[in-house]
Amino acid sequence: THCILIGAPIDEGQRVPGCIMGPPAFRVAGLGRVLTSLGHTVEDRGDLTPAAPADLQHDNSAIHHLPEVAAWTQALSDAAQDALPKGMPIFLGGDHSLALGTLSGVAAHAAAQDRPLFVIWLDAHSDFHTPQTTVSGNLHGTPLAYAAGREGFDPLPAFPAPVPGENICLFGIRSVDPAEHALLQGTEIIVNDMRVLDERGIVAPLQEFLARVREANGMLHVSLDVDFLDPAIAPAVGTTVPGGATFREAHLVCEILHESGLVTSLDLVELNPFLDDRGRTAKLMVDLVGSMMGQKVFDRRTRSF
Ligand code: DIR
Ligand code: MN
Ligand code: MN
Ligand code: MN
Repeated sequence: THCILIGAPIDEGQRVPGCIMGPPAFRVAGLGRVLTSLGHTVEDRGDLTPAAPADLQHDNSAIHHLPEVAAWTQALSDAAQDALPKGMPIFLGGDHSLALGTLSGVAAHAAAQDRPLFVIWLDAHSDFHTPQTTVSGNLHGTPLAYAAGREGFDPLPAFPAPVPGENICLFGIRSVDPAEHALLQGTEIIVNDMRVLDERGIVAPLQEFLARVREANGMLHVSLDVDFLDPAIAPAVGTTVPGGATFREAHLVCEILHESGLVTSLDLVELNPFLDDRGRTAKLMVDLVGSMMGQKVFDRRTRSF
């Protein structure tokens, strides 16, 4: 695979300073080296610089940094559409608001290719607020609702090709605000919250979703939020939630994603190196990308259920 690294040091989608250091931390932790060692080619395009923010307003006064986030959204959408014909873009965040842009670009590309887009959201949170419903005003809590075509995102541009609910899989969630819960009720989004994963394990729900991507010849965008992981193994994130994915579960998810051969783009988001413990979270995230890109102990497939 030709891997295209795109740095997006955006931290305006939330309020804890530090995500701006995410892209260099991924590089220092050896992301490029790991990918190369697995036989991939790596093109590091450096960090994006968004255009100057326009003067945008929103009637929800909780919202902050909307102009900055809008400028990032445009820059990331363009970068995604530029990279996708040449390889697999890997976006180094930056907070999760970057997915407003990556999903826009990936969706536009998929539509132009006449292929359906599927999205797997590895996160503690559902990120299904609209700018109308968010209480925190943190736009990193909104990208999935944008991609699903929910209303209320003006003055952001309309999402290019909204992703049908049944093509979206939430995986590992354990923190959903009331307004998000209400919005999700009206959708076909596949909600694999921690209750489901505790009861069924991770393999069957994941394989079910991947089988649908394969049948549809879909593109698959993976959005990996650091807080998907348990805080005990991944402390470097501003919004830790107890009860996250274990080391072994997270690697298994990534290995199964690799075996599927379906992943076409990837976000690595919410890494806050300022909160890390001697780089362990950055290194774990890089190891997980290794598993997602072919690292394994023995060449053996996971059995299907
Ligand atoms: C919460 C937290 N739902 C909010 N969201 C996220 O602020 O809207 N934290 N995404 O990482
Ligand atoms: Mn700012
Ligand atoms: Mn998130
Ligand atoms: Mn999260």
